[in-house]
Amino acid sequence: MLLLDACNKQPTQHVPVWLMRQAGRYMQEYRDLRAKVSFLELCKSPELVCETTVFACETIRADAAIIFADILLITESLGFKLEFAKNHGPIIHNPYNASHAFPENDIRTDYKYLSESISLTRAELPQHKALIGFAGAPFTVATYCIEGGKSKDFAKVHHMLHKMPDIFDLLMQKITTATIEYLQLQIDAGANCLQLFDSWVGILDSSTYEKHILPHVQKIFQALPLDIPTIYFGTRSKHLLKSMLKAVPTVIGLDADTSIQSTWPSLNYHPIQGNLDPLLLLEDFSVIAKQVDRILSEVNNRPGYIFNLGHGIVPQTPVENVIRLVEYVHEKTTR
Ligand code: 1CP
Repeated sequence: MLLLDACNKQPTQHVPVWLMRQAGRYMQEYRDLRAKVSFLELCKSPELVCETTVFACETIRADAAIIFADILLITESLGFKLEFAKNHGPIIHNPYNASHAFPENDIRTDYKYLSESISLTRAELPQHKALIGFAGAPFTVATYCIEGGKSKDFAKVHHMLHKMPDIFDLLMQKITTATIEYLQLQIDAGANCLQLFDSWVGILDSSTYEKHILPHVQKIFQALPLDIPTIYFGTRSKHLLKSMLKAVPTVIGLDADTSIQSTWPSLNYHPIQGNLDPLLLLEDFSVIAKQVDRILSEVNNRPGYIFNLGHGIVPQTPVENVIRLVEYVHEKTTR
């Protein structure tokens, strides 16, 4: 599989491409489906997950599919009441505090639907296309548990981390243990590669990251089998990349603010993924092509590179641009 070869720094016939949030709201077919089923119902229906995942991958002709799920599903087995409210985003109705009761749940039972979704999807996808499983990294998941949903300033998170570090750490430990089992379940069901999304880690400075967050992320990557490549991605994480690499993911994701040219050498050419600004996909294709050319010239044909965006596709993105983007990267990099 092209994606796995690139993760392992092997030469590939062209640069592999997949896009974060490639199966979602920018597609009419997805919106039509969501008019009939709620987001959580969709996540928990293996046939629909398989259809959504494979349809998106085939429509845009990506080299890999990412299983349709969400980083917050894990919170349900930790005793949080999760809701995806219409036009509001995720809500946790019982935000984390010192008296939170963590239930003794079994991940294999709670996420049987995910296991089934992955085996169905793996069977449906062409052999040469990798299926990516994923989870939220402990800090990013913890932010939703503590804030009760999305947050602008993460005030409660900062408060707990600095004023009640033991309570914060207990939550991190519980998420970490659950995440290891959750990722192992995805491997057993047929996932070929795993991505850990640390979307909000960039709000931390590097010493806070190294002290309170890194040990948990390290534990996750250490627990996983060596033959399944891993990708660790954070946004606004330019100042943390060297610390994040201490967790030893196979690949490190770069966000759109990070320059490949000036950053890659300092990471000793560790395999990277990224990093076209997703907002560029709203522009004319000539504008997109120019930025793709710039990225590819910075990569300069080195192995260990996966093309992706610097963050997820935004809902207003024209599907046409996404299709052309994948095609363009393939054409430009075919050996
Ligand atoms: O239909 C809908 O309106 C629900 C919107 C939606 C979708 C399509 C949510 C709610 N999650 C998802 C799917 C999803 N989420 C995928 C599946 C694959 C794909 O779309 O191709 C993945 C990989 C995610 C990951 C995810 N969820 C992240 C990490 C990536 C990132 O963008 O930083 C985060 C932070 C979430 C939380 C979440 N779930 C949903 C929303 C709207 C959010 C973000 C809320 C916020 O801004 O804080």
